[in-house]
Formats: sequence, structure tokens, C-alpha cells
Amino acid sequence: MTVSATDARPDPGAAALLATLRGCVDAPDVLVDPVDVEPWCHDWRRQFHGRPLCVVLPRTVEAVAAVVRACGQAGYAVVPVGGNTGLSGGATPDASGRDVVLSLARMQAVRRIDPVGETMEVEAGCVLRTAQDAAAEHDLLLPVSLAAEGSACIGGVLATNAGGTNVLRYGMARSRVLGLEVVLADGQVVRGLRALRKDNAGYDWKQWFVGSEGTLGIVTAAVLQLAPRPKHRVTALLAVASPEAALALLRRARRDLGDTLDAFELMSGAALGRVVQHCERVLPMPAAAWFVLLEAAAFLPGLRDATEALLEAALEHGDATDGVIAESARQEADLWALRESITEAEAREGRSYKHDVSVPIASIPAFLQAADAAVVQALPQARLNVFGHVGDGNLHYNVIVPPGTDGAALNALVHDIVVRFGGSISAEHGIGQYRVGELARSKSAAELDLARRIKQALDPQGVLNPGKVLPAPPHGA
Ligand code: 2HG
Ligand code: ZN
Repeated sequence: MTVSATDARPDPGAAALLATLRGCVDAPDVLVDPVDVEPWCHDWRRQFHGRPLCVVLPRTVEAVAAVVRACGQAGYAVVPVGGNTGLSGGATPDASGRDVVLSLARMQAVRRIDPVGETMEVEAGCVLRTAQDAAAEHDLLLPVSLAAEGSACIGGVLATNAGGTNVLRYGMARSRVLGLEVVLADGQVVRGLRALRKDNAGYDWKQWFVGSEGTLGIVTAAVLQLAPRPKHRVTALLAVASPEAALALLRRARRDLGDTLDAFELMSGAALGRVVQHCERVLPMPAAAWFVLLEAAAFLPGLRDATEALLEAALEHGDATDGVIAESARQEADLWALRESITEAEAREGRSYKHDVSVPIASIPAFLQAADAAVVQALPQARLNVFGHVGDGNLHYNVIVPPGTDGAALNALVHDIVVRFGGSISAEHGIGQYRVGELARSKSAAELDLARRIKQALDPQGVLNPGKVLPAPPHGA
């Protein structure tokens, strides 16, 4: 017998809604067995937990619309989810048993690629790496790159306006979006899959949904702007003495490599030490206080010579104290694996509180000094795990803490310093449920009022992902 995930707490409307949902999609695509729904009951780090009524896996936009409409009519909420790789709990249902998780995983087609216009039309459930590979087959680049790209889906990448390691050169995910197909909270489908670079015919509504974390509409497909694929690439790892030295190196790299610089990642020696310890990776040089991983890519030859000259000058002027340039694709991959294993190594260290912050780039050293001093004073046993996309001002200021630490107080402490430096409390991971209580710390009353008005206009009943980004209205309101 199939046991519903909600059998522990009977809900009179649940059976009727489940029957309706089985008519919206193929009946087996409505999962209710607790074993089947378990992967959607928490995020991948198991920091956020919930219990959905069911998980629905529609295969078409019409089915998505039917599911959303049915849930709204029955007074249930919809939690859209892609690869479930988020770090803010934006795709985790609450514990009420009244959330319907809507997985886009069955809508994964790359519908078409236009090699002349350099565009791709793709469905929301397509894994980012699959979309990148499809672009590469046409000698094109989908320039959104993140550690989770092997599981993150296009819908989630857009719904969260993902960042990653190439923002410095190519911008956030929103800068790739030419067209969007969205299901609204009342089940209406808005089809805007235009492949136009220029379209000033009225509001640019697609950007309302990018970064809205599924609270304003559900992205079901998109037209993405691709880019030409550079022919030459250079990857280098450099040891630097301090964040100040890293910024001097950034300035030099921007000056000497210009727009070919597509990644500039700062990593503390402690963060890489944990990678070596937990992830069987090897540092190709002695330990240092800080490291920079930089990547440049160009169409014309000469990039390697320019990077070697940069390295020499950096060593000579003291911006860097050591450095290697990858000699093969294998070595490039090994250098990137060091960077991309940091999150996993951190997870193995125990409980950590993440601060995905940005400050003006020039303020990074002063911010770090202020934050480190405050955290060490408040929590002498805390261990810092700091790294990030320093080329675009984004730091992952993560703090590994002993059990029983007051995480909310720690978040408030760090975020207040971020705000003092004119920064953001979420540079790329989004608000989700993790930072809902913190949003007011960095946004004005007018900005919050505007956000509430937009939510009210597009989702007056609060059907879509309640409690994410903005607090859920009190029950019955
Ligand atoms: C990254 O930059 C991701 O690797 C994850 O944004 C950051 O684990 C984190 O805090
Ligand atoms: Zn990041």
C-alpha cells in the first residue's frame, strides 16, 4: 500500500487535491510515498527540512500550469525545485505538509540553438552542464559557471539569478536571458520566448522573475544569449600575502589582461587546507595565507605570454609570493578542483553559517579586518572559511562553529558590518528561507514595501513558495 507523506496528520483537502493532481500529470508522476519524496524534504546540505504533501513532476508547461491552478484553488502552496543545489533553503518545503513540491526535472530539452544569433532555447529542468555542452557542440559558450553546474538546472539558475566564477566578465545569470516562459500564480502561462537582443516594447517583465526564487512565477523555459567560445585559456594559482595584495594583483591583471580575465577567485589558506585534508587534493605549492585562482580566455594567440609576464611582474612587485600556470587541461582541472571543493570540505568540518556577501571591491580588506575582529571577539572558538569571487566583490564569509552557537546572532553580527560597508547580505545565493529575517537589515522600508507590492500583485493568494524571500503572511491573512 502507498502511504502518503501526510498520513501522519490527516488533511481533509489533501485527498481531493492529490486526485486532481493525478489528472494534471501522469498519475505516477505524483509522488506521495515518504521514501520517494525524501530527497525533496531537505536541501543537499540537510540544513533545511520540511514535509511536502507530495512531489509532482510535470512534463509540459500546460501541466505545470494545471498543477499551479489546482493548488491555488485548493488553498495549497507550490514550491518549485530544479536541481536542489541551493544554499538558502529556497526549494525546501515547510513542515506543514501543505506544500506541493513541483519539480521541473522532467522538462529538460535543449529545444534549439541558433549558431548565427548565438542563442539557445532550453527547458527549465535541463542541467546547466548539459546546456553548456550543447552550446559547445556549436563552438559556442554558455558563460554561467558554478561548482554545482553538474546538478543545477537552468530554471533554478535563472530563478535565483545565479552568479558563479565568470561574473567578472559575463555578468550574472540574468544578463543571459533574452526570453522567458513563465507560469503565473493563477496558472496563466506567459510565453515570451523571443530571441531578440533588442526589445524595448514595454516593460522588461522577464527580469521580474529572474532572481525571484519562485515567489512570483515558475520559469519553465528560456532563451539564453550565448557567447563566442574563446580559443585560448590560461589558468594560474598564485599565493598572495594578504587581501590587499590580492587587490593589487587584480588591478594588475585587469590592466594587463583586460577583458580576457574571466575569473579571479580569492581563497584563504585555511579554506584550501581543509580541501587538502578532506578532499584528497594536493596544493601545487607551499601553504600560504591566501591564494588567488585566476583564469583568462582569449580568441587571439599571446595570452599565455601575457599571463607569464603578469606573473613575473606580480612576483617582482610583491603582489604575489609564488605562482604556477597550468601546463595542461588536466592541471587546469586540478587547480579548479581545489577551488570547487571548498564547499564540500567545509560541510565535512561540521556546522557552518554562510554569509554570501558583497562589498565594493576596494573595501574587501577593510571589511575582512572588521568582520574577523568582531567574529573572533564574539566567538573565540569559531573558524573562518573565507573565499569568493573577489573579482566581482563577492565573498563567501563562512564561519564554522561549535554546536550550540547562536547562528542568528552571528548572521546579524556579520551582516551589520556588511551594511556598514555599503554591501549586500546576499550577493548570489539569494534570500530563500535562510535570510528572510535578515533582509530588512540591508533594504530600506521603501524597497521592502515595493517588494511586497509586487508579490501582492502577482501572487495575491500566496501560492508560490511562501515564506521565501519575504515572510509568509500570518495564517488566514
Ligand atoms: C561557490 O562559490 C558557491 O563555490 C558556494 O557559491 C559557496 O559554499 C559556499 O558558501
Ligand atoms: Zn559563489
